[in-house]
Amino acid sequence: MTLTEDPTTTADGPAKEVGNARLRKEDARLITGKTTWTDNMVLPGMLHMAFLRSPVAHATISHLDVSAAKDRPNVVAVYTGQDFKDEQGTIPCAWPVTPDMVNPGHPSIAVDTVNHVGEAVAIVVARTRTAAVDAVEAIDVDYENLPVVLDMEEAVKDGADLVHASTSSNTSYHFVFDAGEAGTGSDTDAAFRDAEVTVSRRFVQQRLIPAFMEPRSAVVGVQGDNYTLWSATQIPHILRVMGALTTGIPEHKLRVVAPDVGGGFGGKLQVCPEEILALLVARRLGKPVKWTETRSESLMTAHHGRDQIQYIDVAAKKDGTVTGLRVRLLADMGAYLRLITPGVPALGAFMFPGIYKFPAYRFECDGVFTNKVPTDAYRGAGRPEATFAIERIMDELAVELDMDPMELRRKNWISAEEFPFTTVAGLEYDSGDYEQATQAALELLGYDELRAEQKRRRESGDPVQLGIGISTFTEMCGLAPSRVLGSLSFGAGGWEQASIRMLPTGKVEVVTGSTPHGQGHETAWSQIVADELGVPFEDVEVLHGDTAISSRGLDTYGSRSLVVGGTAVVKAAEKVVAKARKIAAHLLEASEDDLEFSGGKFSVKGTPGAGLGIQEIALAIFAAHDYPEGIEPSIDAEAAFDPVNFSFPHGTHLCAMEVDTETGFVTIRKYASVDDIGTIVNPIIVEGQMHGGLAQGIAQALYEEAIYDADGNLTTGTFVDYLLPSAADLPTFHTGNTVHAATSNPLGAKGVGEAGCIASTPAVVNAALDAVRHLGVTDIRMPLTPERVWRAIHQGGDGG
Ligand code: MCN
Repeated sequence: MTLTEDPTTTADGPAKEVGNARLRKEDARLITGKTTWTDNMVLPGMLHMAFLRSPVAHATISHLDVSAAKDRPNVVAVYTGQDFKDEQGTIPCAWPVTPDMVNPGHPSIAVDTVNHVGEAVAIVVARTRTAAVDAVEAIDVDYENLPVVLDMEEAVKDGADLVHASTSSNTSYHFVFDAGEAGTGSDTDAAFRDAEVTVSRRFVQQRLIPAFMEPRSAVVGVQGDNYTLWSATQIPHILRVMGALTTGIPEHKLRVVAPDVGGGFGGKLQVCPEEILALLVARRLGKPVKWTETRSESLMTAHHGRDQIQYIDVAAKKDGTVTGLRVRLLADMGAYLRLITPGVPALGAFMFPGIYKFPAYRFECDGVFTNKVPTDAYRGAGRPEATFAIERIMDELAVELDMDPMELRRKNWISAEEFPFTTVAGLEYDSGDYEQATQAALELLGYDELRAEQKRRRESGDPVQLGIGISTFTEMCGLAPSRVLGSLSFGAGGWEQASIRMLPTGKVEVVTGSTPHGQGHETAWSQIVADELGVPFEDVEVLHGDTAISSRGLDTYGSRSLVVGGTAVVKAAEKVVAKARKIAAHLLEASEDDLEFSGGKFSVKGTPGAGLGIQEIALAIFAAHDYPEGIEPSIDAEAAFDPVNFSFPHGTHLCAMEVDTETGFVTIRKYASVDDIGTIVNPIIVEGQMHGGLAQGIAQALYEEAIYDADGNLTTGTFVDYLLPSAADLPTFHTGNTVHAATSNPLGAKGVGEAGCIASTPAVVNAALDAVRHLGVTDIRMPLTPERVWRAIHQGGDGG
């Protein structure tokens, strides 16, 4: 890839910025630390909070004495759940997936019962952080243990011990999507009754930890009855609304600022108990407070992701035509429902059919309470789980039918001529070409040579076997559209807001409701505006993440920012040009209809040399001596955009993997992927997003798992035990793109932020199985540790 500091100039003028591999303008400050992270904030008189957290998974608090802690040096106050009983509200859950969903409420701090290890039990507020941490140890607390519920399959049985005494079972909700009933497909039971072949599997989506680089941190400033919450959050706008509703601080008295944020991956798409408590403590004391978590606190108490048991059945004809799909999920909610906990598996419901033309489909999901930290969004949220299950079972069906796995997919996928295509789950896929992406990926991998090598190794009985794994995927992202999200009971819309301020000197401020936390929006949005307004890239500044600057927004998650937020920027720019056109017509003494706008300049048709630049118009308005009667002296504009559809990136991911059958050690030999994300705004950002996503998807397949022991203690509570891969553990990625424009936004773009993470996990697991299937292995549970792989080969089963 060619990196560019400046766009090249062509014979027709400056090259378009969209499509230009600009280096990210925000990186200099982000990677040299010349910026403000929340923990850098120091306010005069600021106090520090530290938490006493429960060491047991389920218990009543039988005794809690904080007096000794209060006497410790520099301690200002110590609070328990009882102190905030009447004002702490409940952590909001914005996605009640069924009308009868049971939500027992989620206190920010335990009042009399603890439901997971790490739950906050008391807060020490002190003049220094060390004083606060030290004083936590002086708190005297006794717990009376209750039965611990950890295993979902046990938790849903009649008579199971309960996580919440206030509920009649551990099931929060039972969500069903039945294509037959929805009118988007035929009768699933009939499809299975009449099937020539059926294949069934139980897959485990292990629990994962988002593991963002910057720990969570919150600082609250107090100015009279006005509060400012600085937080390392992905969602300052949503946090402001939810924070106001939860604490009772009026929304106009609460400003939320997300300074630069060091990653989130869904893990900061949350209204954290600690953020609410920081507001409550600051209000109680009338003083500024800060809380920054330690890494182990983060791993133990920031929400986790995935954790599903998937039962999936596929029905087919002997020639390989698929005829039905049935999915039943148990989804671990953990102890409480957080912002979108129940919605994550429900979102996945619509993606299990993948790119295939299933005529019948039924999905059921139970959200199950356990005594673990709550689950919620983690990169892909619902879609990696669905993609894993369908791409794994397509391979199993191919084995059952003795068919080539790619041929089976090809026979069943939607062909290029069939777009737009309404799936059995009711989604309208707008554009793509699965065959084209697949052909390109096969070439990129060197598929034929690797298959030949696989054959050689198999025939020679080489202890190191080779496998090739396939994942031909699509996903729904760009969350939006509001109408569809509304029908899924999602508590917020899917629109996004942008405004453009034309400053007198011709410089441009773009205010966006999107909230980047590593995605490079400042660069991409500047590229879009440079094209739309014809101004230099360097003249554009992008402002974000502060509700006092950008009062409306729905923030960043679900790979939505470009297709929704970027489009809002386009719409605002169109309005700026329309307003400027009126003023240009007046200043050029021409009719608006006779003007054309190109390269940032209005000129009378036929005389392109002369004219007036949009930046000059901004100055003319500032001077304001000569603008037309009845026209406001401003060309600033704002716009909101709510697309009619999701965006549907797709791609083919191929993984070649070596498996040492004697040690169980696996090595990715080569990874190739070709993705279609429509129009690419910035190729280097896109490549970075793909690499990051691939790393996380591969990590699920091979390395990461949050493990609780039988008492509900997190045994992977440090990065020594929770195995995050580094660059050294990952192969070179061979990536490519095909381009089929999305039809749901004028940029023609589809989201990219999660694609790599969604697609890669099944490609990796399918590759390992392909290497050792001839040894009788039919499944290996993730992550594919050497021990599991060895056991699956030598002892059978899925390696445990
Ligand atoms: N882009 C582009 N052309 C496209 C699509 C996207 O140039 N056709 C660019 C966009 O302009 C943007 C970036 O790629 O700069 C990602 O865009 P998009 O797909 O819209 O995703 P979002 O910006 O909404 O980011 C959210 C997404 C999600 S859901 C997770 S999780 C995730 C991810 O982004 N978390 C991240 N990428 C991350 N990257 C970093 N560094 N840190 C995280 O926490």
